[in-house]
Formats: sequence, structure tokens, C-alpha cells
Amino acid sequence: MNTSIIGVPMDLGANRRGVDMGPSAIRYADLRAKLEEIGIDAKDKGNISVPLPEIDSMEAEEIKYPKQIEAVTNSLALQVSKEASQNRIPIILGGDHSIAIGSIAGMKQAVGELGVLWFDAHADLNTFETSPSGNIHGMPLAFSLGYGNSNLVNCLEKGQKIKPENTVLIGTRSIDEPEKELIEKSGVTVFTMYDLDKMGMNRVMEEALSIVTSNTDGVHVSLDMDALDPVEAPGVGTPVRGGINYREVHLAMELIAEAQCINSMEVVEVNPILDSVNRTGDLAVELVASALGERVL
Ligand code: Z70
Ligand code: MN
Ligand code: MN
Ligand code: MN
Repeated sequence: MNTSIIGVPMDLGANRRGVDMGPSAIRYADLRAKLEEIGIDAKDKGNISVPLPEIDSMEAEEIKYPKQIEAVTNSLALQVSKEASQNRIPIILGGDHSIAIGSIAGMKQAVGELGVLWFDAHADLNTFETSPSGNIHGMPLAFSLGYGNSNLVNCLEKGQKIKPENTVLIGTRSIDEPEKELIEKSGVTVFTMYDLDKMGMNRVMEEALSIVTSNTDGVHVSLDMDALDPVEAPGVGTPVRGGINYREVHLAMELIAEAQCINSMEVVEVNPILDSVNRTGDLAVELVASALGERVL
């Protein structure tokens, strides 16, 4: 198995400085060494270049930094597509979740029809029109599905990148009203914490994996670390109580590895400023390893 690590030190979509240090925190936790240790070829391709608000004299308007995020997601998409075309699994380190626009566009170009597993406390289904915050990290899934009046829908190529029938959200527990409407309208599958508690992670993943692998050419895993309970992952911008626990999330990743369906993975929203001695960065590394096949025995 060959992987390419790509860092995206961007916090422009989150309006909170700190997630720009996510790639450093995850590298500091020895991602590459960990992958090599379990027999995976891992090349670190360095970071995508991201403008700095302090030196690029950027003004935040009502919607924050759409132009800059467009440029970053475009370069990310190109690099992701290039790595995936060479049969390498892109491992993308965020950064705020707006980078998923680029990861998904790049994978769509390289692989074709894509299934997406979106682990997140939030639905990330706002648009410029519905966003309560103007933060673009609350919108990437809507744009990838082709919704909203924004250039960000047209990353790399025009229009929708993934279909609702191949898109599954897991761990959701903080959803805005307009996002609820889009869930209804689009028909994406959502396993909220309620569903996880009722069904258990094993059954949720069975159903989720069946959805993302049927009628698709590949699978992208988008792991927002705030999907986890803040006890396990305190280093995130917006912790929400009642999240996925340590054992459940490991099981989810192990089941993904077992299904042998993963073509790319991103880990986003790690904020070392808010973390407790890199607990969240360390966990991110463990979870990538689990998703790529690490086993207890
Ligand atoms: C809210 C918004 C959000 C984090 C996504 C929150 C969005 N729905 N927050 N990820 N950490 O502003 O759109
Ligand atoms: Mn998110
Ligand atoms: Mn989130
Ligand atoms: Mn499907």
C-alpha cells in the first residue's frame, strides 16, 4: 500500500487561529513513522501553500475568505488528483474542514464516482445563503454535493462531485435548521449519535459501507476530529458533548480497513492550541493507522 501525506495548514474556513497548526501536530505525533512501521509506504509531500491573514492584509467579509479558500482547495485538488492517479492513497492533514472541497474534487477527477464517509459532530451542509457564521468549514459537504451559489461548487470541474446516495454522515449531533432541510431534500444518509447509540457502531458501519461502496469507484473518508467525544479529542475548535468514543471510532476505522475500500482519507480540525499535550494529534495518527489496516493481533 502506497500513501502520500499532504498537509493543508489552513484555518481561514474556521475563523479561529490554531487549526492551521493541525498538520504539524499530526506530523509531530509521527504519522509517517507509524505507517512505515505497519508496512505502508508513506511519502510526505509537504504542505499546500496557504495565505496568512497577517501578511496578506486580508479582510474578512460576511462570508469569510472565499477567494483564498478557492485558491487553496484548487491547489489541493490538483495534488490529490495527481497522487491518486499514481495509485497512491492521499492522506490529507487539515486544517479546517473547508479543505474537503479540494480533496473530494481531486479524488473525483482521479477515481470517478466517489462514496464519502463523513465523520463529524456537524453536518457541514450550510451554503453562503444559509450559514449562521460565514465560516466556510460549515459548508464543504453542501458544495461537494453541488448545492449553493458559490464558485466553490466548481472546484477543478463544474458542479456536483458526489451523489447524495453515496454520501453518509456519522456521529452528527449539531445541525442547523437549513441543514436539516438540505438533508431532507438531498437524501444523504445520516447516522446521528441517536442512531449510533441505538444500533451500535458495527451495524452503522455495515450499512454505511454498503452505501458508499455500491455503485461507486472509490471511497473517501473525511474525519473531522470533533466527531469524537471532547474527552478523547479536546483539541478541536468546536467541541460538542456526547460524541463517538475511543473504542467506537477505532472499530469504525478497523471496519473501513477490513472492507478494503479506502482510496483517500483526510483528518481535519485538529487544533493543538486547545489540545492537551497533543492528545488529539496522537489519536489522529492512531486512527489513520487503523483505517489503513493496523490490527491489535
Ligand atoms: C455551524 C456553522 C462547524 C465546526 C463545522 C458550525 C459549523 N453549523 N463548526 N465544523 N467545527 O457555522 O455553519
Ligand atoms: Mn466538519
Ligand atoms: Mn465539525
Ligand atoms: Mn451507493
